[in-house]
Amino acid sequence: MFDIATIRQQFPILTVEAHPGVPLIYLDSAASSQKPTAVIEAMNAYYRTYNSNVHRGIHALSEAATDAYESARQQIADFINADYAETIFTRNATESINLIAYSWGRQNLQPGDEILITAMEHHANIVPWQIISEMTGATVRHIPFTADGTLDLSNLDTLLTERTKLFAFTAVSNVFGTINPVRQLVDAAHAVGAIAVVDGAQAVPHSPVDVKAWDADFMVFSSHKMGGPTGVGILYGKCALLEAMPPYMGGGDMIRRVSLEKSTWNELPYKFEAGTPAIAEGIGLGAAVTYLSALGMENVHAHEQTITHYAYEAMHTVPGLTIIGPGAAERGGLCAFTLAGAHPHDIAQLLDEDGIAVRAGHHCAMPLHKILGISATARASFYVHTTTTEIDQLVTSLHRVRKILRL
Ligand code: C6P
Repeated sequence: MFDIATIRQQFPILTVEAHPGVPLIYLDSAASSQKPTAVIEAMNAYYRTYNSNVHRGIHALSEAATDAYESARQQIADFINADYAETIFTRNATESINLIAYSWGRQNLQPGDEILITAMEHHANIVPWQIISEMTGATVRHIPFTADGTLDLSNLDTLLTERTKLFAFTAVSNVFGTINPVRQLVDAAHAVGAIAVVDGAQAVPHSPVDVKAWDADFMVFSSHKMGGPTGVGILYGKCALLEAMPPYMGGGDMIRRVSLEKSTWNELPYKFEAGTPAIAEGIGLGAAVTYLSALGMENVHAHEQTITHYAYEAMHTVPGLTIIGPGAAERGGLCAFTLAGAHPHDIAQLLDEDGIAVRAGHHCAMPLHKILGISATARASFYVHTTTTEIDQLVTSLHRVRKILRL
């Protein structure tokens, strides 16, 4: 049962006022989600009752911390149908992609090789590939998108060739909302001998994800977009690839033996986890995964589909408003839009006066906006606690924006 009233009670921040006397309507979950009590309490319990370093001390607190942290890893692995050793804690999706680029990329790329991305990627899935191509002499190419914000796969054969060594793409666009055909793209990469890197930052929080069903070689996501804390994210990688890769960073925890001359590496997943990790945050992400699993990811997805359909129709009643990207049925839980004659920053500021939090700007997808010929959009994004009443309030407020700006 998806009981929205109960769910809203599980997010303490939803009772906060955005301004004195103005309730908060949080429509910015794609940037960062709010946290349920279960996550806040799990982190609180760690600091209050068993705060200690992991993997090190032979004392009760350290063992409790290690147990909780490693149980969280197992829960997260189960959540995406990965194995424990393939589930690596990082700081966020961005760091996960950088890890692949620096570790796998430097070992495997050379002049003449190609990295394929898409024109709808977040900067986190563009810039690391550009940096690594500079270092290795590889070339970055991209798949364009069509007018409705879906990938233009008509020339895939000429873009994805035996020169392509790595194909990195987002499962869900953070601006268009487009849900990309992940398995089809992974299969296409494998058909030319390339590995597939899936950016799951906007997918894992919102629908069931099974890395084995996708057959992804790597998949990345961030905790803070799925009810978990900031400062922790995940890199999933197939064991054989991870085993063959050199460490990304050196230091404590990632070694088996160190001498002053040479060191050897710890087993997976620790080989890629140098230094004291974000312990409370890892435990918090475990709690977020438990919370979402109890709701049921199919239910989370269905709820967001309902809200997105509702928002797509309701927002279009505002004169001059254009939602970019595909139709409601083909998108995840967000709507980025323009309002003729209004700058997105002004829209966001005026909506904020009504307590409505949306994001405005390029959403770390400057190439996408440049291709559309616009510098920015405003974006409303939804999560498990979003209601149709909140969407109605957004639409009322957008009418007010038009009035104030005399559009
Ligand atoms: N997008 C948004 O408002 P980090 O910053 O590492 O947690 O996530 C990066 C990232 C990678 N891929 C996609 C598809 C994303 O949407 C994001 C984060 C946020 O759209 C913040 S810029």
